[in-house]
This record gives sequence, structure tokens and C-alpha cells, in this order.
Amino acid sequence: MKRLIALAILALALAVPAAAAASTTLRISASPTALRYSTSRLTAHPGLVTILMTNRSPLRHDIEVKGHGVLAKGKIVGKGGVSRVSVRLKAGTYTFLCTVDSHAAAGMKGTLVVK
Ligand SMILES: [Cu+2]
Repeated sequence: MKRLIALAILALALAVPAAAAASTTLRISASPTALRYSTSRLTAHPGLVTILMTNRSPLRHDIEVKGHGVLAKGKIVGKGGVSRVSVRLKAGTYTFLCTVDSHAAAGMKGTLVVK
């Protein structure tokens, strides 16, 4: 019985680092009618964070994540395309935005909270 408990504790100890290195995939889209994404707030766990941004707009858009020394950018895509950014993030608050022209200033941006 003691051995079983010891094994259970060991299993828990091994499971914790795996959870801390979780990966999160977030799906958003670009509005077909405004310089906006489908959301201005995203949350993820520390670890590998992937954002897939589907462009439903006739304008070209992309997705970039920045903050805390991180700068990662997906490609610029036209209507129907998917811009993908994948980056390892620690806990903190980051910004996601479109880098095309002045789209971010017009509102095409949001906050990504990693916790
Ligand atoms: Cu844009």
C-alpha cells in the first residue's frame, strides 16, 4: 500500500511539469465588415501558444503577438486565408494585432493574457 501511494505521488510530480508546458490553440477571425478581430481578448496557458486567424474580410490581414521581448508574426493573407502565429509564452499580458497599414490603430488588436 505504501508503495502504491509513493507511485501515486511520483505520478503527480511527473504530471505537473507536463501541465505547465501545455500548448494552447486559439482560433479567431477578421471581421468581414470592420477593422476588428472576432475578439479583443484571448487567454492561454504558459507554453506554446498558437493563434489561427481566419480572414473573412476582403482586405488583407495578418496576426502578430508582441510583448515581454516577444515578437512573432504570421503571414499576411487575403480573404479566406489563415494567418498562423505560434510562439512560446510565459505568464504575462501580451498584445495581438494586425500589422497591415494602420489596422491596429483603427482597432484591429487585442490583449492576450497568459496565466
Ligand atoms: Cu488588418
